[in-house]
Amino acid sequence: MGETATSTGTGTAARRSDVIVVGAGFSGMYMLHHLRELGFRAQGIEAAGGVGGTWYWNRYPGARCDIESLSYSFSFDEAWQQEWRWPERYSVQPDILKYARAFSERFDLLRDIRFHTRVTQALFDEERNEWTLATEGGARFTAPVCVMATGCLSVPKAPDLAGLDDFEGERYHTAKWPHEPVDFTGRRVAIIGTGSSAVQCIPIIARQARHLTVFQRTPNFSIPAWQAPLSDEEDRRTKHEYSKYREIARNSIAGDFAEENVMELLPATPRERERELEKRWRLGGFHYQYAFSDVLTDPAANALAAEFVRDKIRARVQDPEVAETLCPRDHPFGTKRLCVDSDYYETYNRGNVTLVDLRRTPIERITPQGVRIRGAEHAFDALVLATGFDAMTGALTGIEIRGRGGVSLKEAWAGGARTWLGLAVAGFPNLFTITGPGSPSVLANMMVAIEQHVQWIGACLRHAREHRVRRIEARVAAQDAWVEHVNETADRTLYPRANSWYVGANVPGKPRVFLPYVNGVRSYGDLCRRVASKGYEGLTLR
Ligand code: FAD
Ligand code: N01
Repeated sequence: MGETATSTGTGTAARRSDVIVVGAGFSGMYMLHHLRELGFRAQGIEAAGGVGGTWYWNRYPGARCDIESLSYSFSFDEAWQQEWRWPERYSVQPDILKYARAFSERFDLLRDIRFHTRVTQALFDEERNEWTLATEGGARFTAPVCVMATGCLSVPKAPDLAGLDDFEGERYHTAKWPHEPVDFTGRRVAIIGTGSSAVQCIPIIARQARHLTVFQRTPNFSIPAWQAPLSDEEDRRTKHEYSKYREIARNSIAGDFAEENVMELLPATPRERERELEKRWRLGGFHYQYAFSDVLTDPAANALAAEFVRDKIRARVQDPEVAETLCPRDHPFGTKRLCVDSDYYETYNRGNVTLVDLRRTPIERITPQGVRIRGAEHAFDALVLATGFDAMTGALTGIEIRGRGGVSLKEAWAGGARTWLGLAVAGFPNLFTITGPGSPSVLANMMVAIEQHVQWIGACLRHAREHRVRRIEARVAAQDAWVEHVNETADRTLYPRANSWYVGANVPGKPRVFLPYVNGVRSYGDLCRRVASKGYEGLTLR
């Protein structure tokens, strides 16, 4: 009782509850709230000093969502979705964090969350059918059920560059940004990376810094957001039929309101193609990705959609050489997470911005003063690492999770993550993962994915309580079949062709496995409902 945002977990007596929820981002917060609604005593544990997860940690300048806020928000409470007013089409991090805090206050969540408390170990006791979690500070928590709401993008990854720790200037990672504003005015700034985080912060840092040098290894495709304030008219129009829009999102592939075209690009005439691609580009962001249904499955269709974007890059960047360096060619369009930008390419027209192509001139090492390339040192006052995450598995394998027979999750996943529906893992009873590998998660609007998982887990636990089930575990055969299905569906698309974090390619030594489920939230949701209606087929309930 009485936990606050600044409380710290210490002491040795294990705290007991019905369910432990690790993580207090949107997944953990909603799980906690939903469990309470169902009458479970739930305990939240969070490493951060407050709620919000992604939006607590990623405070870099320009951080904002790439799914429109009216869609990237909770839908389960009609009064709450009607009341909340988003100021912009794509909200900035401070506004999303404000929403997360308001959510925690509205549903009185803080009293049941231990903040500043990192879980390091989770052990399953087979005799008692319960999990005991240990934390960095020495606290222990026990419950029959544990839900890992630890996030898909919550373990920042530093680049494997020699001398990184020698740098004597200021060093930042976009995903561990300081809480105080960082002022780059008058400074020489270097940024490594050109993924979504970099694409968002580069234009803003460039406006402040004396000089900004961007170190690019792989260019990404980026579509303008056409960011704008959210007008009263649009807010009213959407909210008037909010449940209809939410239903559209749940019945889509990507969990969004954006219209997904069923028409294929290749059979279309050149005029039809051009018209639709242009229209979608003008709508911005992910609207473009959904322009035609074959773009992510047919290499020829993809090539045309990709070339259209490259032409836009050429039109947006004045220096033809710089424009070509910014044009992605090493992966099909959309097979790495699409970036959604505000003035990203135009930033390279500024006199104080330099683009360095690391494919041509790799970084030899980081030095105390800056970066050494081809024997020459380039001095910087500040170094920004926008180098991404150990995605989807990093937060889970970062905890010593031991299930039946003392087997660790890390060992079980040595050849790549294996889950049943991204919700449970064979050998790890009474453990659930929200948006785990093998679920649509990061390929969808995460809020839709999160709500669906939380509600499914809640229903499963209620079923277990009603039927006096003490142990819930994914069957090996069901898990094997699911993993095969996830791989086989991914192989029907172009996604596996990219060296992306979707396949773990950004983490040296990580097994190359396609992590999310590509078939979309509608078919996945149907499947989860079918499983539940058949008495949780695929799980052993004892
Ligand atoms: P998180 O928000 O990552 O929360 C997980 C929490 O678990 C964290 O607070 C972490 O501290 C905690 N935790 C992890 N391990 C431990 C441990 N061992 N002990 C204690 N606590 C632990 N998705 C979209 O759909 N649309 C977007 O526009 C979008 N924009 C994004 C922008 C950025 C910059 C990033 C990085 C991601 C974005 N995402 C977006 C994905 C985003 O991660 C999800 O939308 C969503 O916020 C995830 O919520 P979550 O609660 O599942 O995970
Ligand atoms: O990380 P990334 P991110 N030397 O992995 C480069 C979500 N998100 O934080 O591609 C040089 O995409 C790396 O290069 P390469 C979204 O889901 C959303 O930007 O490996 N460069 C790449 O350019 C997103 O996909 C938003 O060759 C190195 C970059 O660092 C996910 O989070 C905003 C390097 C990493 O890009 C991750 O995005 C932000 C090295 N040693 C994040 N190591 C929205 O817009 C890595 N790189 C909502």
